[in-house]
Amino acid sequence: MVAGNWKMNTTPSEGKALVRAVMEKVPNPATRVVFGVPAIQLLGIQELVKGHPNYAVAAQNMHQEESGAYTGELSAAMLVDAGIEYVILGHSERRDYAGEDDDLINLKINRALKHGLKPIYCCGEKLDIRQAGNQEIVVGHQIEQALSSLDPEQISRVVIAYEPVWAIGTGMTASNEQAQQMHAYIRKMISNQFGSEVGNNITILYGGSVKPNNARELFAEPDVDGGLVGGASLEADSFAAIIEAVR
Ligand code: G2H
Repeated sequence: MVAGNWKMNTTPSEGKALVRAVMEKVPNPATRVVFGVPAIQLLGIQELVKGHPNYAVAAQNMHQEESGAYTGELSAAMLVDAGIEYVILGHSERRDYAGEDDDLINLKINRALKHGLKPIYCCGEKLDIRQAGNQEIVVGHQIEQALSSLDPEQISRVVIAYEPVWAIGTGMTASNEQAQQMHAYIRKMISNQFGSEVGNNITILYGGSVKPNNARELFAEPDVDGGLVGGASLEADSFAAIIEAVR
């Protein structure tokens, strides 16, 4: 899978032009392609991909409650009714700027799953943690808190995105070995808790400065099932090249 995370970029007209251009360049992608778009564009972009077997849309966030007096928020039911298939949850920018933690993200994941949405759950360590060599402890703890209450059927509908925070938007990418090592560790954790069939089949994406010139090598690692792409998803040529880098 290749998922684009546009973050707070593109107006509705720019977003539509971008999706049209990507779909024109890669009409039949060999993998699932997801556009993670700003809330105001969800319906418009969903119209463009509707009926396509491999293109889908993700929201970038969602509220944990069913409905109610939460001004400015979107519910799982609203996303599903709009035809949206995925929701990105726990992105490091939501953790940093909106104070989200794994307990809250766990509530959001449960709510999303209850409505049939597929969460793209983001985890990853900060630079000081990596420098101290504690990345597996921290990422393991994040996954434990956010996902451990799920049952095997629920976890099989979750996509995990490993995004080392020090590689996000910085131009610094994890080396292929660093990505593979963490992905293998995550897969082992999921296998231990939910069984090897679930562990072998769960999709684990790498995110953090994925670009056309590093995508192919990263995606060739055995436990890297694709990417969550920020900056390089905002330009049709580079996003198309990354889509085509998936085996
Ligand atoms: C990580 C990634 C997409 P970028 O946030 O989620 O962004 O590719 O710009 O590092």
